[in-house]
Amino acid sequence: MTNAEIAEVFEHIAEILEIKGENPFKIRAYLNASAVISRLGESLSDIIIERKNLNIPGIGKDLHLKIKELVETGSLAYYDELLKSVPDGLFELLKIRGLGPKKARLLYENFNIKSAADLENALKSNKLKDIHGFGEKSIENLKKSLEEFNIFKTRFLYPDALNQALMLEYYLKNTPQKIIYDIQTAGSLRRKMETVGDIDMVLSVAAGKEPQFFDRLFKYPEILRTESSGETKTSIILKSGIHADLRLVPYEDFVYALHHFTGSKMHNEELRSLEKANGYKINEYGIFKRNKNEIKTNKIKVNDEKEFYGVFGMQYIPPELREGTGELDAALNGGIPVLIEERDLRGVFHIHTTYTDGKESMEAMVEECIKLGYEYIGISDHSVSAHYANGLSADELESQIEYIERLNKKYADKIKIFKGVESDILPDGSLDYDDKTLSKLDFVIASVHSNFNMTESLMTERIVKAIKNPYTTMIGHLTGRLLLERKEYPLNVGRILDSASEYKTVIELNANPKRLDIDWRHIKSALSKNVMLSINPDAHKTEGIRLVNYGVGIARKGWAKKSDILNTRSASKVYDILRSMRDFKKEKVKRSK
Ligand code: DGT
Ligand code: CA
Ligand code: CA
Ligand code: ZN
Repeated sequence: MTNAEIAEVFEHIAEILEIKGENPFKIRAYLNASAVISRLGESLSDIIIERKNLNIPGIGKDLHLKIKELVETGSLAYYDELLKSVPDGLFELLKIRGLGPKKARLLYENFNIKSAADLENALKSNKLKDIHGFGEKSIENLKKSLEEFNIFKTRFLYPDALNQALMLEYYLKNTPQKIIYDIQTAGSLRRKMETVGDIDMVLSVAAGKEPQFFDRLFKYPEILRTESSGETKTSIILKSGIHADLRLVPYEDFVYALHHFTGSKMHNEELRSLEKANGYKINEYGIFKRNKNEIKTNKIKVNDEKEFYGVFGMQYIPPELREGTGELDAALNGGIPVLIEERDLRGVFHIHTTYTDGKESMEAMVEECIKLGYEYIGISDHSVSAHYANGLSADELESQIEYIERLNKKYADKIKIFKGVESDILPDGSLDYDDKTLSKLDFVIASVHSNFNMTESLMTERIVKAIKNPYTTMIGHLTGRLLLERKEYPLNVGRILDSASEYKTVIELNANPKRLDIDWRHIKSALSKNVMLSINPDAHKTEGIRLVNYGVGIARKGWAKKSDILNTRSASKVYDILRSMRDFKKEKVKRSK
């Protein structure tokens, strides 16, 4: 844990204490500690791990103990308790300009306002009047801030940003006269990050046509306003709230600029410092080399990014891999894998139907998969504990199994339907049905859907226990995160992957753009442990099946090849794998008893 992270926890504690209206001296103590810690030169973690004496001037004994607890366990019981004592939505309220902890508390205590949505409703119904601290003027301001807050969220889900970028690109490309030579989206969007801060675009236009280009751009109906406009860089804000940086570059510099603005920053920095030693200078304008005994630098001409990396004796690095996680080394040594592509997928698991919370019938889902050219579909509705989703009792599950068997006859020459379930992992790690019921299925996805507030070690134990169940085929949406909405529960992912490897259990890559879970940052390590992944749409309607392509993007970011993904196998191969997996696990559990 870094000093900055510790400082942030303390700052957050102060914020919560203030929301709760606690003793101002206590609040000051945390704020002060936070400031002191963020200025410290030495790493607190190092001091504690090396068992050196911890003595920070101006920080009391109690806070020293809390720092120790944070560093040693990665969490702080006091902080966890505090977090639970205030509704999550209040933290969201604090992000609204002009709303500090004090006002947030007033809103909460007087109007039970617990989120930005609550505030919006209260403002609409004029409920906030006549309360001390909320005069007419300040209510007007609050309305404005809330509007901004709703528009200017700080990050966007990948598909939302992608749609905005595609629309803008389409608009610009369709300029009446041909003035644009080339236009490409760069930045985190091109790298297929799960969330995107802003859109970056690189363009080159025909010589002398710049005025026509800007004319066209500023007429784009989706522009809310222009933040800045210069010869090379123009920043706009779209009505959807997302910002876009457009870089206008000469045609001959397009590749260098595209590479530079694709990033990541880390990738660029690593490349620059690595190749500096070899005499190269790299920036958005070009690759430059000064030969020995020459004063002049030469610009090295490249036609595309393949040639760009070729200059340094590297393989082409796909944008998804440019995150500074060892891609340069790999590219120098022939180690860039052939990444998985959407067309490699031959079937899909994790399909819900109207048996539980799906919106379309099983037949509709099956027909859609046939239309999409899949060889198999794995049905997995919710289990009995998932009341909110109308989970299936054991009897209901059995009647679904019979129905699938009938459908399998009907569709015999078109598609194979695998019988499965998405079983809740109960708090003690057991599954939701007995072995007799589970043994009638082809596969089981085990997922956590409740009791998120466990400690890291208990949550890890819970999931490890589910992995050890011989009937568990795969673990669904590993960390339970909902991007931009709900944080992942604390989990020792390393340990989970170790046991998934030991017990030959598949880890789902949930392709829903709100989840994209397992996180790509863990995929490389999963693969190095020989853990197989399955790219699952978690579809609740026919449209949802197509979401697998977002999962493919994340699998690529995790360096996954076709062979790393379960559902690139043929239906009969998958059938064999599911069988032998269960036999292997049963045998292993028997032996370990
Ligand atoms: P985002 O927008 O937060 O999702 O992430 P990016 O990666 O799109 O970041 P952004 O929009 O700030 O910049 C796009 C790329 O441009 C970035 O990945 C690398 C390059 N870049 C921008 N500013 C700098 C900089 O100051 N230094 C370096 N080395 N590269 C930069
Ligand atoms: Ca960006
Ligand atoms: Ca940007
Ligand atoms: Zn689920």
